[in-house]
Formats: sequence, structure tokens, C-alpha cells
Amino acid sequence: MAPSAPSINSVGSSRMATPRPSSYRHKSEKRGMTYNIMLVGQSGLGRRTFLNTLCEREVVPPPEAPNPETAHIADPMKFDTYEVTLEEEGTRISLTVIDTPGFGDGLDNTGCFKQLQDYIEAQFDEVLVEESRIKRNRRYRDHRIHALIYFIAPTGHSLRELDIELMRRLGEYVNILPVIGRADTLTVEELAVFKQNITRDLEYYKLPVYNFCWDDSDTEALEENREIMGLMPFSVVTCDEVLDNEYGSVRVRRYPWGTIEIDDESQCDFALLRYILLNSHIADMINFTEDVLYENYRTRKLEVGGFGEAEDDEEQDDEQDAAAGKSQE
Ligand SMILES: Nc1nc2c(ncn2[C@@H]2O[C@H](COP(=O)(O)OP(=O)(O)OP(=O)(O)O)[C@@H](O)[C@H]2O)c(=O)[nH]1
Ligand SMILES: [Mg+2]
Repeated sequence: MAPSAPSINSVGSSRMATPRPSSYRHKSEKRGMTYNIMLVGQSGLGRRTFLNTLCEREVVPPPEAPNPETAHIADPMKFDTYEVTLEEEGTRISLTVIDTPGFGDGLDNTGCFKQLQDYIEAQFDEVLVEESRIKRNRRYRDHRIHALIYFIAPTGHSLRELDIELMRRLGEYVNILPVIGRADTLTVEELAVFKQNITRDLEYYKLPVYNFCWDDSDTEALEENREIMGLMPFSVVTCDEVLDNEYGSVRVRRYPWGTIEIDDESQCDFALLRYILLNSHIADMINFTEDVLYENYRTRKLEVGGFGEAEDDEEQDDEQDAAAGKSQE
């Protein structure tokens, strides 16, 4: 008898209950949240479509038809910034999405890692400078990246050197959420094996992807977060098309043989990932970035003297100002 195909559940498609909002709240939640996401992955894995599907509107239009004379030439990686305001369950989110076209598309991609690291560090440095000012700028906008969605190509094998290197190099600066892009190109069984292989690689190479279980004080949430971790890397299918049927509007990808409803959690993990990113775990992502990743960076930086002197200088300035004020009295 032929072995039966794994059930949808066993491929990690998320039939889990909707995650509870984290017990954490972020201090800015009432005013609305500032949230920054970065999309990284090789060309054609669906970053643009992901962004549009995530925001439920066309933030980036489809590209124009390529010029055949130049289409094969890989452009250097760049950073494209998109700003969108979303309203999620009563919370206003000022979302900035940084897309990184050109990542991993050249013959030698080593420069991309450095460029990404420099970009992320530059946002940390901005906060460091801001924190050490005597007078804070009230309108300062935080640009630290709270989540990096890394698109793994749906090869069906395991992680490639490019994937491993990216996660290894950036994991200590940013919350990395690995996803399998264009997951509909794999069968149920292939996806299950691919997810298993990736999970094995993540463990073997000790890759620092975002650990949903970083806070183990809330045992109920811990159970749920373990379940979410079990689904990583999330299988992602995204689309530009909305179809009206008797049940209302559904977002679909159409094929000669049928359709995939991308918000159906039995078909892919997109809906769960969206909920985690923009609802249940948004405060966790921001808090972990500010309290752990940024603090670690700050400590390292101050230890090597990068900003320490500036801060000391400003403290001295403060003291001198105060002394000068007294002597004038
Ligand atoms: N099969 C499949 N195709 C997809 C999916 N998402 C996007 N695509 C298609 O893949 C192609 C590339 O999608 P984009 O969203 O433009 O990909 P990108 O990562 O922004 O690509 P570059 O801008 O070239 O780096 C388009 O033809 C999309 O329609 C998906 O989930 N499954
Ligand atoms: Mg694109």
C-alpha cells in the first residue's frame, strides 16, 4: 500500500487556535504603535505581493515589463521604504516596511550582509544619539527594525549557504522570522519534508531566529508560543486577486486546476503570520527589540567607547551649565 500523504495539519499549516494577545503591552500602544518590518529574500520570492497582502491594499504596484536588454543584469541591493497606516483591532499602527530588492541576486553576495547589518546598526545608532541628547526631540521617530521576514526559496531541499549566512549574521540585531515563499509550489508532502529539513538546519547551525518562547514566565502563553515555534518556517502564499463568491470576498491565487484561499489557515500559514505580526505578538517584537537586542548592542558599543565619551561630555556640559547658572545668581 502506498504511504498516505501527511495530513494538512502535519505540514505545519496552522490549525491552531488564534493566538492570545501577549500579556505585554507596549508603552505607545494607546497612542498608536510605530512598527518597522524588513523584507529580505531573493528576487521573485514574492516580497512585493507579501507586502500588499499584509497591508490589504496595493502599496507597491506590479513592476513594468522588463527591458530584455538589461533584464539579466543584477542591480545592487537597495532599500525601498514604504509607509502605511493600519488599524488592527482598534490599534493604529504606523507601519514602515523596508524592502531590499537585489539581495542575493549577484554572483558574489557577501556585500549584502554587510549592507543589511550597517542599515540595522545605523537605526540603533540613531536611537543612541537621540538618547544622549540633553533635550529630547519629541517628534523623534524610531526606525529600529522590529521584525525581519526572511524568504526562503521553495527548493524542497534544505537551507542554502545564503540563508544560513544571513540568519547567522543578523540574528543578534533583529528578530528574524523565516518564511517559505511561494509555498504553493510544493506539494503537501514536499512542504512537510522541507519544513523538517529547515528546522533541523536551524537547530544544527544554532541559527538565532526569533524565539517566541523568550519569556517563560507566562505558562499559558508559553504553550501557545511553542506551538507557533513548531510551525516555523511559516509557509507563505500571497496574491493580488480578490474573488467574490457566495460567502463574500476571498483572496485567492488561481491555477488551471483550482484556487488557493490564502487566508484559509488549512492551506498556508499566511493568515496566522499576519495575525502574529500585526496583532498578538507586535508588542513582544517591539519590546524584545528595544529591551534585549538594542540594549545588547548599546552595551557592546559603549564598552568599546563609541558613544560613551559623547554621553560623558554631555553630562559634563550639563554640570558646567548648572555651575555657570549658579555663579551668575
Ligand atoms: N506561486 C506563487 N507565486 C507568487 C506568490 N507570491 C507572488 N508570486 C508571484 O511571483 C512573482 C514575483 O512576485 P513579487 O511579489 O514581485 O516578488 P519580489 O520578491 O518582490 O520580486 P523582485 O522585486 O523581483 O525582487 C509574481 O509573478 C507574483 O505574482 C505565491 O505565493 N505563490
Ligand atoms: Mg519586488
